[in-house]
Amino acid sequence: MSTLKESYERDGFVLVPNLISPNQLSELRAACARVVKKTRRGDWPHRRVVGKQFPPYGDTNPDSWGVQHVMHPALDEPAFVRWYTSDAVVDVVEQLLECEEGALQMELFNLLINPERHSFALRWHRDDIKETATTEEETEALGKWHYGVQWNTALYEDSCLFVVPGSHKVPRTPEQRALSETPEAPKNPLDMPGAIQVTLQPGETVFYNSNILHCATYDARAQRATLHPCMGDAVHGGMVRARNILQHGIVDWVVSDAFKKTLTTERANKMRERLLEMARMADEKGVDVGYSLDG
Ligand SMILES: O=C(O)CCC(=O)C(=O)O
Repeated sequence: MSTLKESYERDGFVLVPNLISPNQLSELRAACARVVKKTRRGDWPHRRVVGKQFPPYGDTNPDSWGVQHVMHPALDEPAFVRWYTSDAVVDVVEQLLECEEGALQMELFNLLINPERHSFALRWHRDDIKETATTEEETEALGKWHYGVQWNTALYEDSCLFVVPGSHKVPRTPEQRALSETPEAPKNPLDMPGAIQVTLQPGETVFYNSNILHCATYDARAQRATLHPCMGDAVHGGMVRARNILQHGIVDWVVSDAFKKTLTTERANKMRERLLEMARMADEKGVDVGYSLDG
């Protein structure tokens, strides 16, 4: 087992420096500045709005805390696919998922940004387990969540994310449950037993199990442009990740020829095909994808 994988298994997250070269950093910062501008101007409809924590995000607030679908062909920003499918990224994902390149499934690639006017926070949550889950349901769901990895790569210093190390393996204690069952975001995330704040320097990445207990706070005054993708293992994962990924409405544009044309490598094309295959299977089985969380 690699050292990265050991830390990731034990803690549910691991920090990795230098997944972005200096050239890529300026290229990605410029691409982010353009998509953030479009989003704030109202020219990009796929966004996370202040006041809404989980999908569907709707359009009720003009202020945004995230830009959805940065690889979408209509944004015309090839730097995102290039980086998402780069050797540096894929090498770490393969180590953490302990799988071969031939299993990698393209999933979400969103961008987390600071709202312009209203500071905002996300409540404590696990991405694909409802806060109302019983201890037994939580244990069962955590036991299945091995086939994908999510990560935050900061382009500017970022201290928004809080996690409870080790909580990707065990159900919440009664105290943790009480603090995560409320729909409100925490006043002080460090009140959660075991919580730590994750600070990333520009270019640094935290890979995490998205069912780790986590929350985040967004300060309107602190510039944030943090790449927020995930990737799966299609061979072993089967349908486990379908709801979590498909709830974001990704297939509508991934299936398009316009998107296919933006992919210049066999790796990227195969990853896309594996995502479409999962969507086809979900359709065939009549899976009601729904949404992972409410709020
Ligand atoms: O803002 C972050 O770093 C975390 C985002 C998050 O928890 C989520 O997308 O579910």
